[in-house]
Amino acid sequence: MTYSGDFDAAWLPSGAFRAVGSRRSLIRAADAGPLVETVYGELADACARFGGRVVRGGGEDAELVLELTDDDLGDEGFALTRRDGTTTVTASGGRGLLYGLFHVVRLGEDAFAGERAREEHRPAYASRMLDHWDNVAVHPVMGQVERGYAGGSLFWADGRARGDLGRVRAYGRLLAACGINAVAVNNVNVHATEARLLTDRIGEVAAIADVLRPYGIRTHLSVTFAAPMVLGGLPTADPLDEAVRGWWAEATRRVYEQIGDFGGYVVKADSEGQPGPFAYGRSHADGANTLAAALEPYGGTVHWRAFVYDHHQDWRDRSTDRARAAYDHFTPLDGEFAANAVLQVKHGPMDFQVREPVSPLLGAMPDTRLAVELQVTQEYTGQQRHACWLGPMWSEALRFRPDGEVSAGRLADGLVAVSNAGDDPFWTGHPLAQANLYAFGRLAWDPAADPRAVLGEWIALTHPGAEERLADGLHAVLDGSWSTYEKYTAPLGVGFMVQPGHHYGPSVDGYEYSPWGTYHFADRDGIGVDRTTATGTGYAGQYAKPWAEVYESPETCPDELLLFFHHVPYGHVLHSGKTVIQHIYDTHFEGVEEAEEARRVWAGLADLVEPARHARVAERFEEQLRSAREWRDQVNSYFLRKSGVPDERGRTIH
Ligand code: GCW
Repeated sequence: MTYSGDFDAAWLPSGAFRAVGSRRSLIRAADAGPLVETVYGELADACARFGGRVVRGGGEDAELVLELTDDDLGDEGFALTRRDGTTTVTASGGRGLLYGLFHVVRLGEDAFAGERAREEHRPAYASRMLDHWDNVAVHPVMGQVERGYAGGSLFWADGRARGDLGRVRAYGRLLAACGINAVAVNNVNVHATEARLLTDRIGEVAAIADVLRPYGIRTHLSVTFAAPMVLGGLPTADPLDEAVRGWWAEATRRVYEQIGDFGGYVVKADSEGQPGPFAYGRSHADGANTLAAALEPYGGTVHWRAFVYDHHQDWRDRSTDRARAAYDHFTPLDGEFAANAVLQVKHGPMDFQVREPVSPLLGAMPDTRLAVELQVTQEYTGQQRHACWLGPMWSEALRFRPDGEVSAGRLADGLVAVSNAGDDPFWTGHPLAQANLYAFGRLAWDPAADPRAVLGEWIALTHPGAEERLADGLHAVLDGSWSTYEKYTAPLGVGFMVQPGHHYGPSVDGYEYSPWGTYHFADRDGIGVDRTTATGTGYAGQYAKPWAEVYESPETCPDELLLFFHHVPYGHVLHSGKTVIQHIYDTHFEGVEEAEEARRVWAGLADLVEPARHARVAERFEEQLRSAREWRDQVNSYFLRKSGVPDERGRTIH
């Protein structure tokens, strides 16, 4: 099926299917299900465009064979071989066959050249999920999509599920092509209207699930912990109360009546004002397990978020440390969570800053299923007005090993990310932010993949047949863009310094005297948060060795995290040989220069990129530069005024 409409083809433009669409293909699958139908539809469509042919059954002299076999590749794995002029994809489940097809699409002509010994592909993470922070009713402060920078919601408009779900279907297709297999369709902050999706409005969720299913995507729902009260009229939501447990069991039974393969619930409890088990003196394991028990008979999962901290902190109190909160709350509960409860942990201990250490919780709950949560939506990384390619950041986090080894295994059981997509014609506001969505899926499948290679894949798929100069230009613009963003914003891991509320643009002291627990403690002598065990909040001690020791001392702490772990004088010399203050000045000037260079490179690609796309990115670069200069000047002026230390190079600081 072709999706024409007022939106971009992203990484599945027609041209990406040239190699498969111009071949003779054969599909062999004894009992065809909806996923096999999807595979057939994709091939039939590509063949109609490029002159190939696809048949089902057998007997043909095919160049591409896609076959369901009894190989033990799991539901999602596939094997690829090429021999005697035939490329063969085998899989033991429909999802595997679809992923195999998209793999062949990615390989393009290479899939049909030479010989290929059997390669087996299986996803590293069984659960590869996107959370949408979409509201059904437009929220007075957060709008339709909380922290959304890509227009309205793909799912919801005018207070209900969209009548035309064609675009959701196209979204599902894009997600399948990068390996994502689960989507939660509403915000974790569950307001009054959204609460009802669980009960009388479940039909709207079912309609969405119907269009995502053919792409192997299971639908999940964010629910409010207070549902038994707000929807069921019970006097309590105490998770150990029998009536409450019964209410969840019955509500869940009704959900499965409508959505047989429903994925489960996502819950933000006792966090930033959301209700939770603390009100009843119960633990988060009690809370999660009540929902898990309701889901268990149907194979559903509860994703329980670990983002629990005190957001009414007194800034005068130096002993409370928000970074400690998730570990302190949850490690005592290790082993108590049900087998179908997954604790969903933000990758860093604070909140999706441009630089954070990996959360120590990820190594500290061996008897609990954990999922790592990333933020594809660029709340703190330029809000899709700045080009900021996050592949390298995620790759670094996913390679982190709590015991010190750096390896390509898994950091947790599942991977979740907050989506950056909306109803914007380019899906993601900034067209180059599509690369982040693509990369999330690919890294969830294979966290050991080289992020630069993943970016290369995205470039090649998005711009089939383009000149080498375009790929070089896109790499030049994106490869180092995370580092560029880090340079002109908050330095050395200290974080925040953003404007309160919407979080866009600089405000060095914006959160300094606020209740949110996000401080930098800059004074005339120095800056940073002492999180050591010896003299600080003790956060560094939440890590196992060697990290606890590495982070404890400024001598061994990596430069980029220095101010996250230590309060140091401006004259402190980094491993780089620079003082902290000179590092701040230098990086802020460099960051702006790099953004200027990226804008220049992009301008030079005008002849190679479709005009509307080129113009959209060009316009975003103007804003990025304006904003980067603002960051540079505010941060540099602030620290010059605090420290009184002049820039060694005598540049203009206001
Ligand atoms: O990053 C913060 C955001 C909130 C968000 C919260 C969370 C959905 O500023 O908008 O709420 O995290 O992750 O729950």
